[in-house]
Amino acid sequence: MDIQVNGTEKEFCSNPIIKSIYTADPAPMVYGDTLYLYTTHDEDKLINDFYTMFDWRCFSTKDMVNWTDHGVIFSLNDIEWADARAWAPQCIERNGKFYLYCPVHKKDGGMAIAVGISDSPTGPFKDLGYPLVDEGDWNDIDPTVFIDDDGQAYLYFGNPELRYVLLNEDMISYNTEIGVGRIPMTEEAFAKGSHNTGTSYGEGPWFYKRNGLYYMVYAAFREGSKDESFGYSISESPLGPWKYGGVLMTEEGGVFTNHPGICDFKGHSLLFYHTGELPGGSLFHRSVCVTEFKYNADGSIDTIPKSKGMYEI
Ligand code: FUB
Repeated sequence: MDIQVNGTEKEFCSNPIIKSIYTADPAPMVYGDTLYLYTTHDEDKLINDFYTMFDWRCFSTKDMVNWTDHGVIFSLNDIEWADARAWAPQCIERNGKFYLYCPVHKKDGGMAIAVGISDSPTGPFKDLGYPLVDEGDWNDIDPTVFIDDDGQAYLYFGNPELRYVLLNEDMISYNTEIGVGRIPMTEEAFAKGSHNTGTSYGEGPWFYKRNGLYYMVYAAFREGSKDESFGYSISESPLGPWKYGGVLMTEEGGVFTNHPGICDFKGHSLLFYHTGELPGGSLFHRSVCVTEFKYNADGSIDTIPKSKGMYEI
């Protein structure tokens, strides 16, 4: 669709971005001049009326309007020790290799974090062969990964608690002397809320750094709300202390969950999220959307409204 923006004709891509299948849990990665978008995949046909998710997908774009579908890039079939719940992933590049961190349900019970490794951002990814993080409880979901300027890589994850490991340079092991670290779940860090810790932090953390400030954006349960919004917290160091920043997106997606993914691409700050707005959409049939936003001069972010889509950039 062509649209006039400031008198210039621009292509427009309407939300949801992917209209051929149901996708959720968006995780953007900018590599070179391309934005790669990793997503989960909600199957059309549900098993036991619950999230039915078997594989991870990748889509790419150079202009936010024209998207290439790279299909299935990693799946439960590639992970011998997992049997269900191909949940929210994130991908990162280090030393020419790509690492896709994925929560899965283990054959012997509980959730754990798998790592897929590839020479290409579009896979195929090969499983590490065993869980990277496996505490034997259900908290090990929704990994978010970031490499700081000093080379230290961090993997944060968790529902209902925000936990982390310090990844080694190989990106497939972590500092076991420190082990799994736990972020204090305080109201100062995450605001009073209605999730299990008494704070608003729910799940789906997204960790990054911008202009010297560390950001933790996450799916949140505000007081009295049963659906997920987005909240964010800020810190001057990678492991906190975190300070609650505010509501990033309200509970407007029309489904119980939401999941943030943030990046800067070609001079634009982008927030990816998911909603139930594709025809047939539901709690278990979600679709990935995107909107542009701006940071305030002090690094804070005002609440971001849902958008109709993106102009060509
Ligand atoms: O998509 C499955 C799970 O629902 C994700 O891991 C959570 O973040 C929520 O979106």
